[in-house]
Amino acid sequence: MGKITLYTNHACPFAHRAHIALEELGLEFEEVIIDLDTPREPSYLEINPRGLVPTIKYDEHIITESSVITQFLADLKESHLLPASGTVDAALKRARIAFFVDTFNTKIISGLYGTLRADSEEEKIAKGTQFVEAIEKEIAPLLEGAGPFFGGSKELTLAEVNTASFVVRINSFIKGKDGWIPDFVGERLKENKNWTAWTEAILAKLSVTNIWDEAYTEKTKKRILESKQK
Ligand SMILES: N[C@@H](CCC(=O)N[C@@H](CS)C(=O)NCC(=O)O)C(=O)O
Repeated sequence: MGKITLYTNHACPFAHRAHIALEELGLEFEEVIIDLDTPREPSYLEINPRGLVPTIKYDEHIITESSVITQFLADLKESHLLPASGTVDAALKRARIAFFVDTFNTKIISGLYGTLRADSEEEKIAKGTQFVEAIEKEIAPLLEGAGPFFGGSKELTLAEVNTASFVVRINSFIKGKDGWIPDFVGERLKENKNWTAWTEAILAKLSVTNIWDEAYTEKTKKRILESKQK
């Protein structure tokens, strides 16, 4: 195995994906924390011209974009995260995981930040309703048969690697009960058995929670407020 360097910031949910993958795969890595509160150093822009985290350096090779990184890591060695391709059964499992992550990326992450960014009470209710309905209609049915993880797996899969950092944040905002996510969202989600069982299993995993700090939720709130003033 080559030398892995992860350029990261622990408050970033996209970088958090890479941490979970590395932890689950038991891969050693060196960590470089990128300060997101100041302009990127030219040396980092040379590594990642977009200036975003995460980035992975594998020996001399640079890989950017969190879902490309997690796929690369899962492809590095055989593991519980993803069945190796080459059989119809594996191809189907990989397609199901990819569809789940795509659904989560397109419907849930945007719904979360749409709700957080909503200004008026009316908009909060409308966005919160869309968000909870997307989980109920698009995600929860795909979790039927989770065991407790995607597709009946007893261990995390690539589906959780790419979504767990957002589950942690959704949970934190809901627990806050301070109006950033309306209370009815948490109440409806609690009633949803598939969602509750899956999220509880995720939140119990050390590979998911070990870099998490509730203070990051306050940081996100601050960033959203600041971005609105611009
Ligand atoms: N599509 C990118 C998104 C990464 C991203 O947005 N990272 C944020 C932090 S969460 C970032 O680096 N922002 C730069 C900044 O805040 O200046 C990925 O999946 O890797």
